[in-house]
Amino acid sequence: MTDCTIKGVGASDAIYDGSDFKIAIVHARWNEQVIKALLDGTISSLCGFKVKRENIFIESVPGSYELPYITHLMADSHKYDAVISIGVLIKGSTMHFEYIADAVSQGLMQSQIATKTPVIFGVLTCLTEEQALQRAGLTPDGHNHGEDWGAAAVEMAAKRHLYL
Ligand code: DLZ
Repeated sequence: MTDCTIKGVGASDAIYDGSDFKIAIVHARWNEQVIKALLDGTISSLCGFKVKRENIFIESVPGSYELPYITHLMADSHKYDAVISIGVLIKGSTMHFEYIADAVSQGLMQSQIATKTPVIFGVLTCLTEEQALQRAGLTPDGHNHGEDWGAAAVEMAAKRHLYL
């Protein structure tokens, strides 16, 4: 390894081709501006890996707490090669953030293990609005994490087919 990063995802181990994959995206509607940017980044990343636009299936839910339920139904249907679950949690002044973040992350992990369908954790858990904007590529120094989630979905879908 010559060029490697300290932080963030390293270089891919292969060139992945998503042209035969069906990918589901479930997104929450809370914090809509950030969600929209993340959704756009995810779709454009999937298309960059040759996933056909007609093979990207999008569903929405009110908030992040609802993500695990619909994600699980989609993953358990075995109609999709991967499911990407997108939400944006921004910490407020109560414990709400902690409870939802914990429930959602556990729910999504359980879902992929139980169904053997890869579930991509596209949930931002931000302490400030600024962090959310940065991670959606909406600030000059930002990076749209949706791009990483699209890449992760295609890689995990390919690896699922290798080992299942
Ligand atoms: C209630 C709530 C709050 C306070 N904050 C967020 C948030 O930052 N991001 C998010 O996706 N959803 C939030 N919600 C809504 C909950 O996720 C959920 O939709 C409601 O509690 C109804 O179950």
